Amino acid sequence: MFGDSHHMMEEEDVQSEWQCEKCTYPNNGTHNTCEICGFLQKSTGSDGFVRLSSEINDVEEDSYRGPSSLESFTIAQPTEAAKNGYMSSELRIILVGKTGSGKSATGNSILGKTVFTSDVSNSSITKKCKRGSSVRFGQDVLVLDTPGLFYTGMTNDDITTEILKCVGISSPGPHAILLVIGIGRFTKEEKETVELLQRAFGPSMVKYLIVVFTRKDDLDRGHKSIRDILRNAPPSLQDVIASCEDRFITINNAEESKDRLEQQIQGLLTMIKTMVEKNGNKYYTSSILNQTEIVIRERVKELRQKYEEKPKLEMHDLREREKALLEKLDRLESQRTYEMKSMATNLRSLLAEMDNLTMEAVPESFDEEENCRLVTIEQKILEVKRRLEDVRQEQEDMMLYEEDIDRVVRENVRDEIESGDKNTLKRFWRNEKHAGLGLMTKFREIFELVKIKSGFL
Ligand SMILES: Nc1nc2c(ncn2[C@@H]2O[C@H](COP(=O)(O)OP(=O)(O)OP(=O)(O)O)[C@@H](O)[C@H]2O)c(=O)[nH]1
Ligand SMILES: [Mg+2]
Repeated sequence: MFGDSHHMMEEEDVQSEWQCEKCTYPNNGTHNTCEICGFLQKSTGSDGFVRLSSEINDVEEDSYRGPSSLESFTIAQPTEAAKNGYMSSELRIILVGKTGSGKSATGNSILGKTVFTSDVSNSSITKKCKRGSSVRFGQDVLVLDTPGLFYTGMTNDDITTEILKCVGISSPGPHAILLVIGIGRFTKEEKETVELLQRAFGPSMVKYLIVVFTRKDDLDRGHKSIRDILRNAPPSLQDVIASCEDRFITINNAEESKDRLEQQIQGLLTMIKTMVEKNGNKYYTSSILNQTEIVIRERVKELRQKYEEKPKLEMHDLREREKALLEKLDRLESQRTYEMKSMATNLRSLLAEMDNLTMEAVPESFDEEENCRLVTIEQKILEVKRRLEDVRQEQEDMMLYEEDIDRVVRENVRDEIESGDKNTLKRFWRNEKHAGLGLMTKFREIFELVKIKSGFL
C-alpha cells in the first residue's frame, strides 16, 4: 500500500520478536533473556520462545472487552475493571488530520461538551496536544486532540515534542485513531499523515484507523452522498480508505439538533466498537508504545508513593478531629441535659409559687435567662454536628481517593506530559537504561520524516 513506507513495515515486523512477560519490552532475536530487565523468558513456542502477534498487547492486564449492544457499550467487564482499575475500562481515541479539518470540533462532539478550541482560521488553532474526557453512553472516553503535524508554523522541536506527547498521553495505546478530513478538502497531506502515524505508532496502526469526514452539512446541501465524492476522489484518498478496510463515516459538527448530533456520535462509537472487537478487543500498541509505557509506569510508581502517603497522614488528622468533635458534642449534650433538668425543677417550684401569685407578678427575666442558655447550647450542638458532618465527608472523600489512586496518579502523569513538563519529557529521551535505545532512535526517524514531508529540507 504505502509505497515508500514498505520497508518501515519490515523494520517493524514483529513476527520474530517476543515480548518480555515482566516488563513487556518487545525483544528481537533468539536470546531468551530480556534485553531490558534480564528476565528469563519461559519457553512456549516450538523453538522455545514466546511469540508476539502483530499487536503486542497485554490482553490479560488491560484490554477492551465490550459487549455488542451500544446500550452497554463499556470497555471492560465490571470485575475486570475493578481488578485493573480505570485504565482497562477507558476508550482512548486520537484525532489526527490537517489544520482546519475539524479535529477539535469532532473531539467536542464526541465528548458532548466544549473542551477544545475550534475556530475558522488559516493558521493552526490547536498548537499543542490536549486531552479531554467524558462518560458517553456509559463509557469512559478519553479524546486526544492534536495539532496538524504538517503545519509549517511549527518548529522542529515543537513537532518532536508534540509527537512524543501524543504517544505518551495515549499510552498504553489508543483504541481508535480518527483521521479527520473536511469533505472536499483532501490533499496528499492526509496520506502523509497516515505514513507519519505508521512511523510513530507502527505499521499495523491502520487496523485502528477510521476516516471521519466532517462538513456533512455541505454534502447534504448539495444533495450528494459520500460515495459519489469517493468515486471521484484522488487515488491517494482511495488508498487511505482501502488501507483501513473502508471504515469511514461522515459527521456534521455544526448540527444544531442535539439529538441528531448524539445519533451521529453513537454511530461513530458503534463503528469504533465494531473495529475494536475485530481487533480482538485490544487497544493498539507497538514497540514504541510499549517502551513509552515502561517510562510512564516508572513515573507512576514514583508518584504513587507520594500519593499513598497523603491519605495516611490526612486520615490520621481527620480521625483526631472527629474524636475531638465527638468529645465536645458529648460535653454539650451533658450541659443541655443539666440545663433542662434545672429548668424543669425551677418550673415545678414556679408552678407551686403561682398558686399564690397573680400572672402579672411572675418574674419575666427568670424564663429568659434559662432559655437563652439553652438556645446557646442548642446552637453550639448544631455547629459541632455540622463540623462533624464535614469531617466525615472529608473522610469519605479520602477513602474514595484511596480507591481511585491509580486514576489520580495516571492523570497526574498525563498532566505532566500534556503540559510539556521538561523533567518528565526528558525521561523519554534518557530512558536507554530501561527502555533501550529504540525509543530515541524512533523519534529521531519520525522527526526526520516530518521535516522532509513538511518541506523543511
Ligand atoms: N459547517 C461545518 N463546520 C465545521 C464542521 N466541523 C468543523 N467545522 C468548522 O471548521 C472550522 C475548523 O474546525 P477545527 O475543529 O478548529 O479544526 P482543527 O482540525 O481542529 O484545526 P487546527 O486546530 O487548526 O488543526 C471551525 O470553524 C469549525 O466550526 C462541520 O462538520 N460542519
Ligand atoms: Mg484544533
